[in-house]
Amino acid sequence: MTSSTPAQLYVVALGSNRRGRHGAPEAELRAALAAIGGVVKASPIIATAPLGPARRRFANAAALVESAESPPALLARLKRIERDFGRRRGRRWDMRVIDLDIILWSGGAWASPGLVIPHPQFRRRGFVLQPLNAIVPDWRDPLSGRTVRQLAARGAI
Ligand code: PH2
Ligand code: MG
Ligand code: MG
Repeated sequence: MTSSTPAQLYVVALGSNRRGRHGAPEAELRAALAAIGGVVKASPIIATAPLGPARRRFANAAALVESAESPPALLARLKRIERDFGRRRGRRWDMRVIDLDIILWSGGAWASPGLVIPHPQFRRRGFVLQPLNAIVPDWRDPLSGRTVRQLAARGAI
């Protein structure tokens, strides 16, 4: 492409509850932030109790990422990073080295095969809302109209 593509801003949630080649879950999150690139702002990394059947605690964080990629292009790249970090297929709620989810983006609502933005579950998940509140408290959920700050204050998980 010769003309410059306007950059978009994406809010990406990160989670890990399994050691990988970079070390403990916290180290995997830091390595993932470096692999994603374009990170404008990153939240602190927090330890959270597992939601669902996983037994080990998670490290969770969120990042504001600048990218000229379309949502499906960014998703494909995040999935490649997940594979490269050693995530195994078909183990949806099991231990994972890294989980990278697109939660929000500057373009509003989006839906295409395999990708829905906002992430359908994010309003109810404290381990997503707390890191989001540290980086984009004033962003609005395009569906409910509530800010991240308002959603986080309702107390989820
Ligand atoms: N991710 C899940 C399931 N459960 N629990 C916590 N605390 N943090 C997560 O990132 C998480 C989870 C599936 O993506
Ligand atoms: Mg997830
Ligand atoms: Mg995921």
